[in-house]
Amino acid sequence: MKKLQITPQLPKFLRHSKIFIILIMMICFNACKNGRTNSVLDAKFEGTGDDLPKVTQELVAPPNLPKFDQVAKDGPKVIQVTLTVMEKKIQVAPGDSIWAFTYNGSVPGPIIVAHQNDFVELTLKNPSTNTQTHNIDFHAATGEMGGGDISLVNPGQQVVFRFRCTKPGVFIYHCAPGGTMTPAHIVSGMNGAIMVLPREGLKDENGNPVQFDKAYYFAEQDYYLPKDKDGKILNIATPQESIKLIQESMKSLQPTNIVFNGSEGAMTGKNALTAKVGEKVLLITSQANRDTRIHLIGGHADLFWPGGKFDNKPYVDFETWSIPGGSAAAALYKFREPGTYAIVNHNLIEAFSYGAIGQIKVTGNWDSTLMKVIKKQSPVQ
Ligand SMILES: [Cu+2]
Repeated sequence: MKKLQITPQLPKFLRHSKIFIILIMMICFNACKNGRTNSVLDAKFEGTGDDLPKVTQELVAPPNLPKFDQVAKDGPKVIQVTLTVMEKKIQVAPGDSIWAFTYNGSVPGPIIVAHQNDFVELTLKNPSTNTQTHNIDFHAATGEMGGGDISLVNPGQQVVFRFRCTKPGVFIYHCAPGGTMTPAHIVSGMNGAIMVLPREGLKDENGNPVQFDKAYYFAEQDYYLPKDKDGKILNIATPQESIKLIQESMKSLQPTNIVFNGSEGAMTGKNALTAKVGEKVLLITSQANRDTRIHLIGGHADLFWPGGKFDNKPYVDFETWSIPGGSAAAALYKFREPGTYAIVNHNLIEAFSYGAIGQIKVTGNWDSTLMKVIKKQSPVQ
């Protein structure tokens, strides 16, 4: 009687055990190479950075980024940066001002750029001319309060601390002196971002290397400017008075102003971002306190890393990208048509009535394969 066969026969060439083992090894090697078998849970680290080369990064005000390499040229480094807290009165919209609490004078603070496994060594200065205790909580850092507790500085003090950039991606940082002072300092402007690039640079949706031609950083800032009993925004004399009143006004959860890069018009008109047709632009956006949704009118995110975390495969072709409060995101777009693009918070009331709008002016030749006027405006027939 014929025996019933319950296991399928291997093809002839696989019956040879050596070939079979080599094939299995090749599959495993490929899986390891693509990072699929190494869990983030297994990450291990050595050294505190003392023996690594040190480089100084000169920070610049947003929307610009400091000088950096997209692909790390050599091994991990200690990147030394300085942030000086400045309490200063700034205009956030015509007639509306705030005692802003800032890192290095800008809202948001400057973006720091590192590669995975670099250390960031921060000198945080709180000049004696300031009135408040400040610190910094880095979402990119691993350790108690993101460095918040060890970095508390009173006016007249400075502190130096170092953290390893274990995870690639864009992350926010912010002041966190404790209690309601934490959100009050954040909504007074004290937040920014760090970009930790994978050492081998970014990858597209197929896992192939992708480089960008330029990068911009902008943050959406919600302000809760204190008002008098008639609803008129107050002109406040001192930072102490400002922060006291903001701890009350922010409880409304109703911002008086929502702007990009600190003030209305910081990214429009003569301050618009620029690009050329054919350029790939990395747009890094953060919101330290409140959810937002970013849309490039007339364009897309060709590649979008949700939460800005570069070890995840990017999504493609996004029209509007979410940023949960307390995070940053990265989108890469190749401009294909010239013109003035608006980049908005696509709650368009927040864009057009509150100020969350910027512009990107793109130069180059029109591509009629993408859009074409067939008949100009004329009377209805
Ligand atoms: Cu602060």
